[in-house]
Amino acid sequence: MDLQEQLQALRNQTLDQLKAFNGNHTKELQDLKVAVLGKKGSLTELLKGLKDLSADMRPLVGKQVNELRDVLTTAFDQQAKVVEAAKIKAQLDAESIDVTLPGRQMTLGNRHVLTQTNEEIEDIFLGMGFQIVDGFEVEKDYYNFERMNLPKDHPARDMQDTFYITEEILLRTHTSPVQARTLDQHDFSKGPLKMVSPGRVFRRDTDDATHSHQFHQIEGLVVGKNISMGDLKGTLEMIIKKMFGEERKIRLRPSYFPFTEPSVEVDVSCFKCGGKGCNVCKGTGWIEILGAGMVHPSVLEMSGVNSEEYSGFAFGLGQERIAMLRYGINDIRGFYQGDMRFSEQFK
Ligand code: FA5
Repeated sequence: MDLQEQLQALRNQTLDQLKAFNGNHTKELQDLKVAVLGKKGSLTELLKGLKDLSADMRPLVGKQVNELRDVLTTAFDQQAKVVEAAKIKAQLDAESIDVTLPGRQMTLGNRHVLTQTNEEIEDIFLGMGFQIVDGFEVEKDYYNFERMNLPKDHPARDMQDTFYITEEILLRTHTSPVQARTLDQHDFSKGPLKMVSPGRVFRRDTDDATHSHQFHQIEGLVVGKNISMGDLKGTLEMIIKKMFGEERKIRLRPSYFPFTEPSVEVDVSCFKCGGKGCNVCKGTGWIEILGAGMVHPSVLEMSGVNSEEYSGFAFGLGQERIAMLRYGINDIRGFYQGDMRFSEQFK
């Protein structure tokens, strides 16, 4: 075979091989291109034969070699496009969406049990015409203690030690400072004050099954004309029966708070032992859920409210204790640990 015949043979063979290509064989196509047109490829190999040709044949065959290189380069480029298109089509086919497949299950979370409890209590009070007021978790000593009738160095401050930010600013120990802040704002010419204020409070308490160094309270305050201890008892009984059912027993124990006079502690019969005495109620059969009393005249006077004309009652509920009683939770620490197995039980 002379050189021209070899060129013709290479042309036919390569074009046949390219025609046979289908599918996504990018690598094989690239290999073939190198084998034919590469530096050590068949065409370069044939070029070496040019030197053996006569002087007048050399330019003619040289031109044919160049033409063949152009033809084959174009053919390879076209085939590369075909291969690429086939590859994209295969990918699209594989990724097509089957709309008949069942959807993926989404796991829905739920609100924290304390949020749920708080909302239920708020609903009950809203139904009784109370307004809901926000307070500050970081509070002034002045509102947390002094305005609650606990001047500096008052011994009752020991009942509620806390975390101080400065000497005058602290993490509030109870929601009671909201009493002073709302009393300051209220316009009694427009009617009595009836408010509840839920929120987080902090104490230097040792954590155990029923105590935490941070917990939640709901403050309640009613001030108007002729408000009596009977109103306090009636309101508390109604709340407790709505929250725990008619069968739950409550008891009022005389107590002491500097900001109420007289003061009471309200206990509910233990959810675990029903009143016989167990580890949850520390053998007493009762769990304390709130402190309450008639607003001390000094608290009213410090807000500029005439204590001869106006009287009122106040209470502070422990939200965790309420939730524990309602759902039979026997360790307060469960509320804060973020364990899904705990939270999921209150969907
Ligand atoms: C007070 O905090 C008073 N401010 C309540 C009050 C308001 C009395 C208005 C009179 C008028 P006491 O320290 O008892 O009171 O707390 C109230 C409730 O918070 C308790 O009954 C209890 O349910 C809850 N509580 C108290 N300490 C803790 C604690 N360490 N962990 C969880 N709950 C607590």
